[in-house]
This record gives sequence, C-alpha cells and structure tokens, in this order.
Amino acid sequence: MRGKIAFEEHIAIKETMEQTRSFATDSVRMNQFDRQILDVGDGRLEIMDKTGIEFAILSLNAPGIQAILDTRQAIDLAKKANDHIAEATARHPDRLGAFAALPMQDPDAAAEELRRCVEQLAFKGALVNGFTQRDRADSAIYYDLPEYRDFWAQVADLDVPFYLHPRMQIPAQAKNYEGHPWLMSAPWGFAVETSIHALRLCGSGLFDDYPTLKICVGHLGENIPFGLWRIDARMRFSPRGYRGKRPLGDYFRKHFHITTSGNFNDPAFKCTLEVLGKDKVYFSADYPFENMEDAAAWYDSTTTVSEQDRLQIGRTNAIRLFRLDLE
Ligand code: GRE
Ligand code: ZN
Repeated sequence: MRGKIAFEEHIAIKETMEQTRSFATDSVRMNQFDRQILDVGDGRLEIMDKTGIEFAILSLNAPGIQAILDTRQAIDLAKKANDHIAEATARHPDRLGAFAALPMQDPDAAAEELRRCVEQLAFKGALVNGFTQRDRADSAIYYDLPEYRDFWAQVADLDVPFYLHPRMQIPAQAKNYEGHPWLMSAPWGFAVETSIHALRLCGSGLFDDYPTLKICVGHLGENIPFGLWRIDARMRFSPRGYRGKRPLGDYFRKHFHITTSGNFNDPAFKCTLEVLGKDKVYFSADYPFENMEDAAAWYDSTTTVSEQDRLQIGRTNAIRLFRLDLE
C-alpha cells in the first residue's frame, strides 16, 4: 500500500546516542544502526519511498530526556532536540513531521515547551518515554501524580496527542528481572512498564477531569487489549484505590490510540482491532529499532483487514488524528 503514515519513528542526537545502542542491536549492526537513527534526510526518505510510507512523525529515542537527573539540563536538552527535529522536518514538510521531547522533570517547563513546539514549530504532539527520573537515579515519577494535572490541562488545551512510549525499568526497582536482562527491555519489560503507566492514567481520574485527552500507545497496545476484559471483570470485586468514575475499559477505548509499531502480527492485530475498533488503530513501524521493510511487508499483505480498512488504518485515521494537510 502506498501513502502509509507512521508515527513511532525515532531519531537521536549525539547526546542521547549511547542510551539505546546496546539493547537496540548487536555489535555487528551497530554502525548501521548509528547511521540510521541519526539520519533525518535522504537515507530515511529512500526507505520510506521503498516501503510506501509517505509521511513519518519523528521523535527522540528512549529514554531520552526522561533519564536526565538534572532538571535544568533536561529543559535545555529537550529544547535542543526539538530545534534539531524542527529543522530536519522543515526541509521535508510533505514527508516528515515532529513530536516534541518534553522535560517532564518540571511539569510547567514541559507544558511550556510543548506549547512552543506546537504553536511556533507546527509539531503534531508529544512523545514521552515513560516515567521521568529526577535528581536521583533510583527515582521514577509517573504522570498520574497530582503535580502533572496542570500539564495535562495544557495538553488538553493544545488539543494534540501525547504518545506514551516505553522505557526500561530502572534496575533499583526491578529486582524481579535479576539475572534476566533480556526480559527487561523490548521482548517483555517495555510492555509491562508502559502498560502499568497507561493503566495508572486510566485509574487516576485524569480522563474525568480532561475528557478530550488523546493518548497514543505503540506495539499494538503493550498487551492491554488482551487483558482489558479481565481488568474490568475483577475490578467489580475489588476496585481498591481506583479513582475513575467509569470502568477502566471505557477510558481505554475512548482515549487511547494504538499503533502497530514493532508488533507485526495478526493474532495481536485482530485482538486490538476487536477491542478498540478500526477508528483507534494506526500503522507505525518503530524505525530504526524495527525495519520499515518488515512493518510494510506484513501490513501490506495481512488478510486481517479489507482493502478499505487497510487504507483507513494505514493512512486516513492518522490524517484525522493529526489534522495533516494530506489528501
Ligand atoms: C523502541 O523505541 O520501541 C525500542 C527501543 C529500544 C529497543 C527496542 C525498541 O527504544 O523497540
Ligand atoms: Zn519506539
């Protein structure tokens, strides 16, 4: 299929390069990976052409700004990364868009940076790499906490999507992964970490206060669609500490937008489609952690969707969500 739109597509700047290299790829492919993630021009566009991806929204790699302990440094590096992405996408406005990296260490500064990016640089929203650390390496701060309510008010006011992207659990809080480093990252731990964060947002009453928020989640929903029925079934018996006014599934189905990033697989695709409906599911690749070729080969040929739905999920849903100026 030509004309696909993808929006979990990553770049790095030199300051954030080291963070993901070791668990993103092996030493043999490291040089190629470095080139791919730094490239915001011809190489990337060439693969997009080859795989039928017309438009990609770029974001900073994980954990990015969220792993910086010093708040001032986080604010400065987010600005620098966003200016870099803005420059790159301005050279190809018909092919590339941008998500803001945000210094969540300071909720007011994060809101202000998002406003700058959306209003002055035409960014399409934000992509944040899970919880933020702040001051101490063993800190992990989640965005359902009261200190983020004003931040969310600003996101609602700007009316742009917020992509909640995985990051790895910090070792101090991951005793149960000990001796199994493979288990902590993309194979499983990313989804555990990100799904808990997404469910915390749902259970905090956030969506009662801000009923227009739109949250994007990748990897076909970080396993939540598969578990959603059981969450609500069990909560009828023991809703301890749950602060939403409605069942959790209502919030997830209303506020969450799910992409195929890194999960090119029919059983999971069918489950997500059945739980959320075709209006809330979107194509994405997760380049360069995944190959655009693999993403497109699967998506273009899957018999899970009709040709009409392939176009909707691969393209028109994203045009609507981001109000893109594409046909
Ligand atoms: C991702 O961005 O989703 C990602 C990483 C690192 C390894 C695998 C992966 O940041 O999917
Ligand atoms: Zn990703």
